[in-house]
Amino acid sequence: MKPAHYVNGVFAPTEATFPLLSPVDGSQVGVVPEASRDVVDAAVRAARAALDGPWGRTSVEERCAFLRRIADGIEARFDEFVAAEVADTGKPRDLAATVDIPRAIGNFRAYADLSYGRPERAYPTTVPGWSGSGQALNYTVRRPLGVVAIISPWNLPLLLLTWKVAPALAAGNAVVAKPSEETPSTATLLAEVIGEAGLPDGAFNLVHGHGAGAAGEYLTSHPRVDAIAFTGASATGAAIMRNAAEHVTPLSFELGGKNPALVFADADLAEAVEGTVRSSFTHSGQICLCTERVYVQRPVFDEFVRTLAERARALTGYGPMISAEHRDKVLSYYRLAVEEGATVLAGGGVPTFGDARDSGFYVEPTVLTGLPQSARTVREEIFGPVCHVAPFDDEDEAIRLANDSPYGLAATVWTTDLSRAHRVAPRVEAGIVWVNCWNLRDLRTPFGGVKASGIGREGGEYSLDFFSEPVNVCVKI
Ligand code: NAD
Ligand code: 6OD
Repeated sequence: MKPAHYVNGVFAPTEATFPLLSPVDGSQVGVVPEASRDVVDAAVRAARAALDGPWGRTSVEERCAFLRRIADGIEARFDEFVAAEVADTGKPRDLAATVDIPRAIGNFRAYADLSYGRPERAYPTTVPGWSGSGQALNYTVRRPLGVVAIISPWNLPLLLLTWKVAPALAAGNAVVAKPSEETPSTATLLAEVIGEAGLPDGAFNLVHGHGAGAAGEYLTSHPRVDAIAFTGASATGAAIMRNAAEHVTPLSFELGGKNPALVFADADLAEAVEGTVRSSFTHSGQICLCTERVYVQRPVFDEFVRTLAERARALTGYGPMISAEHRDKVLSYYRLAVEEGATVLAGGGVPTFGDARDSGFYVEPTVLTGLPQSARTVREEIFGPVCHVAPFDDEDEAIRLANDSPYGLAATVWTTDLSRAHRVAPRVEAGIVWVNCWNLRDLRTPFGGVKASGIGREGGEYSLDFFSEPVNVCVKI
């Protein structure tokens, strides 16, 4: 399977391409098409025509049936999807096979269930003194926004793409999607599956290419795009917002994080350490929800950092950074941490494997301590397998430290004191707070961040709300 644009139900040939590199050993494994402004324009026109054609006339039942067929289609080619995701990202096969691809299937099934079962509202109205019966029935229906641009990142490529495509289609929109230039493969497979599922031409279109000054920018500044759903870095979100401002295009943003974990002295320490190993090092820290700041109550601080560092040093089988550029960025933070005065308790460099991976983009899982809250290493998102651990004395200080960040995506609280959990969780400035767990997902719940971590919420009815417009109808009785 070669990455290709998919426009109006057809895989379109392209002249311009760029190389696709394996993060595992740096070798070139393919080429990716670079969409020109004309290709993006054709995709937007195809989407608009789909809304004026059979796709625009589908019922919610028909769209749910399409979503289920797409889920079945991914499931039928499960191993192919897993292999493509692993090839593009270098992530452990187990992660792709237990998280990325099952969640992509789950996204389509969840939105089929959610949109089919979604009630509309009615408001019986009485206006005393109004002529006639003085009564009316107000009811609210939702209609699709129109052509929706979906831009996704490289870390969970199919999971995050389908997290937006499924509700956008369920709500009746036509989609033009652009995956990350680093991870084009599962998106292309998805286009094949969508074609096989019989979706009307133009309802789903896929363009590949870079972001700034390229396909991403052409798409998000396109005057005929009615809404933009973006997942990626906060700085990219700001750039997209500037472009979208010209046409006042509605936005949903899932952006970066610098997520805190708060470990109280009453926590089950073994569970808190294992949980932090997962939350800091899963997918080598390349998940927006990963913990990069750990605050530990002073009586258990020494034991916590010692055990966490031991566990980090013992980790094997982890995947690489997505690119040489990203590896260099993460390593620059490892150096900066030392310049800022950090003590490196685990990692801090590049691992040696003695095989082809030595040409890949790996960095060591890293545990740091000793930095002030003002250090750049503690404030800026690194997006690698690294956390800084600092002590705190009491609940108020823990909350103050957690909230002292430009970001506010996710937080984790480790405590066995139920009252404390309920006291602390709502005071943390984050869109998602996990207590004694991490990344435990229910697709109906609101997902998103505050401050520089995003705008709006996705998940369940929140996504269906974003991807549709309420229209109120008032009928006099
Ligand atoms: P990125 O912002 O560099 O790229 C994301 C996507 O945006 C890519 O498809 C890219 O081509 C496109 N893009 C880049 N510049 C653009 C522009 N000017 N106009 C339009 N499109 C543009 O992010 P990334 O490096 O792929 O992903 C890592 C970042 O994403 C991290 O900051 C991470 O925290 C964040 N992220 C957030 C979430 C979340 O749910 N909050 C999920 C995953 C990743
Ligand atoms: O689990 C999800 O629905 C989700 N949006 C995860 C985002 C992870 C960020 O990298």
